[in-house]
Amino acid sequence: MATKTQTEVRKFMQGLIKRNAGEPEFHQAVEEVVETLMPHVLENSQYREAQILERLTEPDRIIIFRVTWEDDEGNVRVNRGWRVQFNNSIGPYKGGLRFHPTVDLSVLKFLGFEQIFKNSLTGLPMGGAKGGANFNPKGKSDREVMRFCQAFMSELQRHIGEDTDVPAGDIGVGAREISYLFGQYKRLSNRYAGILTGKGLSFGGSLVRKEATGFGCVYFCENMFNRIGDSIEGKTVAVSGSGNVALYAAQKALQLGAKVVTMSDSSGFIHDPSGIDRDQLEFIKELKEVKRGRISEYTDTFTDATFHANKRPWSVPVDVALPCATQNELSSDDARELLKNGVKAVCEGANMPTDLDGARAFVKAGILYGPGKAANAGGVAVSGLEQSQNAQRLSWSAHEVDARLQGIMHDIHEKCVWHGADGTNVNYVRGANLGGFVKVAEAMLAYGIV
Ligand code: NDP
Ligand code: 2IT
Repeated sequence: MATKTQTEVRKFMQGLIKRNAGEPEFHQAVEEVVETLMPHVLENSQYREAQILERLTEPDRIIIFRVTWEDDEGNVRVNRGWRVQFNNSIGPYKGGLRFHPTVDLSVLKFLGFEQIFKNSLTGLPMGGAKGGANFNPKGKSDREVMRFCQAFMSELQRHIGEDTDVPAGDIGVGAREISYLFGQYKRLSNRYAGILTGKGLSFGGSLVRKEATGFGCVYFCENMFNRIGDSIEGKTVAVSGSGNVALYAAQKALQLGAKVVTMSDSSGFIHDPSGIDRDQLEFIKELKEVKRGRISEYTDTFTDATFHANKRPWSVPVDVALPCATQNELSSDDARELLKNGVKAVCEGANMPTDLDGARAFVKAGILYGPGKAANAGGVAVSGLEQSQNAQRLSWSAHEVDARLQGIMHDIHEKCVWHGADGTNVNYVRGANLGGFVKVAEAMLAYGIV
């Protein structure tokens, strides 16, 4: 027989799916949160009376706009842009921009929803938002990307501001795109303000922002290991992705003495059984960040490694998996395979990389499973520190920012342990959801009916 909690979750999800038809990623993100929060909400009548879950799953507003630009051949091109301003109860809206052909409202609502909890967990005053466009930067010239970014910001500029909404990067939006976006904002507004994070170091960016998500993910993983008297040192690690998050997760894992044996992109993964060393990681950085090449090219130079086209790295036996590419890149079958091969920790650099059944399998198996909203919060945390530096008109040293990042990841881990303790184990999914929820819910209650 279904418990009261299960019945309430089912009823809630039926309503949500009806109100948000055709948005599977959003449904998935909400279901994971609601199934862990429901017991707490049922125990606390003030949350139910104030309809906190209903309000928390309805964005404050969604801005949708046309982006018209001209390609190098003089053709007129049209894309769609969005900004989902989800919840600003505990601070100005904050969250990245994604440029990728798969971007749609469902993806951005899932990301904006996750961002509410993640930003709350950092302890910094940041609300949740996400935005982007169904634009594919791949294969475009720098000038085309520049014209697209300028057209995108021409509309977005009306809706953002240092005390309103502060976007940043995500998939397809890195240093190049943030620079073009910031330049256009400055031109249109005649203001020099910290309205974006992830900026270049010469114009208000923070040291360690580029590295922050990947470094933070590995710090979180190390915190999980330390709690059980272990460490990532000496562990074999599979990393997926080879973008911003993956590169710096791999770098920190190497620095802490782990052996990274895989990296990937959307075409497949490379397996280097002897471990990717520092020089080889520099080769991949140059390949991906400068030449914008494909990960398969690694095996042209390092011939002991193999490339596996259209496959993900989860069949390789490893102690630690760091999914750092995209949502739903680790299925329940992949989860079972990792568990069968003895994986000890899965720590998510990406947002929602593990599907719902996969995540449930990790929790049930009692391995160290750090969900994205806790494990990848280091990126937005250092974005928050960039905002503080901009407001002070000061720049902190790399040492200072990294020390603060380590402190924040440690505190997030403590919050997860506090809210997620489960006998001698920790359910980090419940810990992250509850730990992020409480602060936002209390603020919403305090504001009354808004
Ligand atoms: P990048 O654009 O720098 O890199 C993305 C990487 O993931 C690339 O290797 C890309 O391969 C791969 N990838 C993208 N889409 C797919 C797909 N559909 N299937 C397989 N591989 C894919 O993005 P980031 O590193 O910034 O972001 C990666 C993840 O981390 C995302 O989930 C993002 O939301 C999350 N994140 C990012 C933060 C940040 O600060 N940047 C902060 C917190 C989370 P290819 O080049 O072939 O497309
Ligand atoms: O998913 C994320 O947390 C990000 N893409 C970073 C957001 C930010 O504002 O730095």
